[in-house]
Amino acid sequence: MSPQNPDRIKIAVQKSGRLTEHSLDLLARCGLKYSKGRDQLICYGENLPIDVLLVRDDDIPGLVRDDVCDLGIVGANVLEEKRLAFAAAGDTAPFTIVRKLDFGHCRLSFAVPEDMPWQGPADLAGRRIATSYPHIVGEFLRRQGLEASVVEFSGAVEIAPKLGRADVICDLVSTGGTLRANHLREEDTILDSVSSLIQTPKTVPAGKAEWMERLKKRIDGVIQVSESKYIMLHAPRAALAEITRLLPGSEAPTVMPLEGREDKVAIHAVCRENVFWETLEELKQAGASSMLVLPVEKMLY
Ligand code: PRT
Ligand code: ZN
Repeated sequence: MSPQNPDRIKIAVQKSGRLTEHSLDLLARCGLKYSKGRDQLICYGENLPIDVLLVRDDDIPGLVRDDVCDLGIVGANVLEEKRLAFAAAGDTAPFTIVRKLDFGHCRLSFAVPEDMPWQGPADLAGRRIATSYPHIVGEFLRRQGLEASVVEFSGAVEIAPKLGRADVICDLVSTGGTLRANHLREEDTILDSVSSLIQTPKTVPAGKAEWMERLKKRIDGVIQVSESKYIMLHAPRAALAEITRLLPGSEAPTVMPLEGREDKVAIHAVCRENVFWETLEELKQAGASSMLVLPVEKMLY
């Protein structure tokens, strides 16, 4: 199939930033092999009818809305900001969020100078708020019935109070290290964000739609696998119910007899949650022995 074929899926991914490696790794784990175009803007899928467009994350919602791309991977923070911006311009269905992914976790929070008292969002009244998310902050203020001025910053929001440009900021936080380094204190969170897969709300040709569904199923499989472990152990028959109860997120484990041991069985189970040391210790207490925890490579239901 030629790369120019209109039946090929185009997926927009951040070109260079925090989401790039995770996004490309997700597509690779879905089985996509690709080669980079000479302009470094498009990766052509070699084994699947899927091409990857490498762009700034802020452009991804618009590319999906304008049908340049069928799918996109972008943070919920950017999606919400763009959704409000498009809605303000009269476009209420620019894209559909079809999956929440398991990377890019962060939160959009208000932060104030260390020495500023804070009772709650009502303290924002009459203040100047620096942010890169003017629509989200504006919507929050409207809902709270608060009047405040929003000062738009495209980056380095955390230095706005120091520059005397704002009293308070509203910015993304992950570890909180940047806020602390700038003598700011995190207060109320207004959005919890994670990377998401978006899709055009428009109808696409049947061949393309089928591949889009297949890709989404594979993404589900990849996410499940990263959270899953295969566990094998020996257990006294008498403790079977208790041990099954302790296995995290497992359904119907396989129970097998052990040669020459009437009192013991082998249990194999897929646990859809991480298996921590504490769980193994509890299982041991309940009588389990010879425990092995293995990674799961692929999963399809
Ligand atoms: O060039 P392009 O526009 O594509 O990239 P960008 O600079 O706009 O985005 P980038 O790569 O910084 O982030 C992409 C996405 O990653 C964001 O839209 C979020 O969805 C997600 N993400 C997750 C984060 C963070 N964590 C994060 N900590 N984005 C930004 N930050 C910044 C934050 O703005 C602040 O400056 O990191 C700093 C705070 O981090 P901590 O750990 O010190 O709290
Ligand atoms: Zn950006």
